[in-house]
Amino acid sequence: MLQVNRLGPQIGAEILGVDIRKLDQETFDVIYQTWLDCNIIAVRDQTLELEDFFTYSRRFGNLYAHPSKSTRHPDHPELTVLGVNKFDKKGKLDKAIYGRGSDNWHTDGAYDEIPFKATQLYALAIPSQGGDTLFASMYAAYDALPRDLKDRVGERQGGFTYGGRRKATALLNAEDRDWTPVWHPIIRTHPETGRKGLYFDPGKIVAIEGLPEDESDALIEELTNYMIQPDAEYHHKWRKGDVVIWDNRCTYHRAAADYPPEEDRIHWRVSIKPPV
Ligand SMILES: O=C(O)CCC(=O)C(=O)O
Ligand SMILES: [Fe+2]
Repeated sequence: MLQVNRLGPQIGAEILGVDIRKLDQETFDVIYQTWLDCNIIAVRDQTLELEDFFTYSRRFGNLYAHPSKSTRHPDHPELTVLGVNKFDKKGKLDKAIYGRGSDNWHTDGAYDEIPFKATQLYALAIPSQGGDTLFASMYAAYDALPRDLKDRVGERQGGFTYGGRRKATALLNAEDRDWTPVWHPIIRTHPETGRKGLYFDPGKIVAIEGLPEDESDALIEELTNYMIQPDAEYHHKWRKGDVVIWDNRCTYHRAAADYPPEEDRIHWRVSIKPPV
């Protein structure tokens, strides 16, 4: 029997008692609605082959090959494998792989014309300590903005690139490092829930529309301070067999990247775009 447990005060839930390889539509609808309501869900205790992970992930949308080619699965470009090849030939830790996603709170895929709807991970190996993924709500961030700040942002769009103002492109091949900003409203209405969120990513935003550079930078700074609100975080402690999906349209996340580097922390990962 499917069981849902809330894990955080505003976001985060776990789902127990299902095998995602064998889901009828009615059960999937419950999972999908729980995801819209809780923004991050962890389905526990799964044993999956690659095709099972793809088939389940496609129920949420279209799979999309991540721009980091070097971390794609060689036979399946739509699959990224996190945490492999952490050490170079001399045994030196590759910080870009070990610390992937830990530099700042972010949402995945804001650098694309059609940003990622969701990201889904399947945990294959989990370290003995640390290695959580941290999540926070964009809805709560929006709700916390003072009136005058909401008015100043209004319908302004942000320009986003993969590496943002710091040009952080270590995981990209040399030929893939040039990006033209794409523009998205910073106050963004979620297409399925109708709720407003602060669609923001300090590591990918390069400018806010209609402002001189210094004012744009100052506003980016100011908005960054509202991203993480009390009671609106959820820290996921991984278990092997977890299938976790987060909604990039209404949550931020970051990897803690604090686990013993000599231990394995390996996930299959897909980026999911609309439609669906
Ligand atoms: O490894 C993690 O905990 C999350 C990394 C990340 O930011 C991502 O996969 O998008
Ligand atoms: Fe990420």
